[in-house]
Parts: sequence; C-alpha cells; structure tokens
Amino acid sequence: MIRLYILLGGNLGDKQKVFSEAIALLNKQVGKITAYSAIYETEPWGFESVDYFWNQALEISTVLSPEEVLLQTQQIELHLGRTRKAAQYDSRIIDIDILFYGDQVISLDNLIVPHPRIQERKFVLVPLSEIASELMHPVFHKNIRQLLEECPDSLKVERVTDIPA
Ligand code: PH2
Ligand code: MG
Ligand code: MG
Repeated sequence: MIRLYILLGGNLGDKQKVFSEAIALLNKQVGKITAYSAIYETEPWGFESVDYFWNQALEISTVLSPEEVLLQTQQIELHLGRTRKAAQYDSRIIDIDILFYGDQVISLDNLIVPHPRIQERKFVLVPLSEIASELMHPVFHKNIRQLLEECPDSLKVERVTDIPA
C-alpha cells in the first residue's frame, strides 16, 4: 500500500457536483480515500480569470503504480468533461494532480512526482497542510508546514465553510 496525495482543482461548471463525482470515482478506481481537507476557494494562479477555483487535497491508500494512478486520474478527468486547450494554464472543469506518491521521486516523460510546483502555490499548501502538515518533501527535506511558512505566494486562498466535505 502506498500513501498517495492528490489535489482536486476546478473553476468551471457545477464544482460541488464535479468534486463529489471525482471523489466517488477516485475511491472506486484508485483506492480508499483516508483523509480529506476542506474545500478552498482560490484565486487563479499563473493566469487571469474572474472564475475562482475550488481546491481540495485528498490522501488515498493505493496499490496502483504511479503510471496506473496517472492513467486512472486522466480517465476520470475526461469522464467528467475535461478538455485541454493549447494554453499552459486555463480554466477547467476538473484537474486531478498527483502531489506525492509515498516518498518516491519519479521523473518520467509524462509524470513528475512530487509535483514540481507544490512549494510555489498556497492553493496546494494550505489544503495539504490540513491533512499532512508533517509530511516530508523527499526533494527539499522540509515538511508541508515549513514549505507553507516559506511560500511567497500571496494569492487569495479561503476556506469554503458552508459545504460538507
Ligand atoms: N491550477 C493550475 C493553474 N492555476 N490556480 C488555482 N487557484 N487553483 C488551481 O488548481 C490551479 C491554478 C494548473 O493546474
Ligand atoms: Mg494542475
Ligand atoms: Mg493536471
């Protein structure tokens, strides 16, 4: 069993519905979800849009390989209506990113783990610190709490309080 950390993100459509469907499919196709952060409303990072994101971090217990996890998460994104544009960053219905796969460091053509921009993004670090503040980053050798303290990102990240997990 590997402990996997995932970030859900999306800024288009019925975010409540899409997040709950993504969670149900991850539970079925990737592994049992063992921890959920709250949902956060977050200002778009890396591009401009009036459509703020929802982000949520999940901890999953999986027996799948990293490549199998990637395949399943991409399949779930497509199933939920994800399309990709040419732009590097764009609005989307759902993005399912692999943050950590145990303490493994993976560098394949189509998959880099830990996710290479965790340390630059409060929309990742704030939800993740709720469920894994002591988790050690295997490249930087700092835990999530430390990475959050040192993160210079000042974009808005606000807990969505009136929605059940
Ligand atoms: N994802 C991105 C780019 N920018 N900004 C926020 N707030 N949340 C995201 O999930 C996000 C983003 C690329 O995947
Ligand atoms: Mg992403
Ligand atoms: Mg992605």
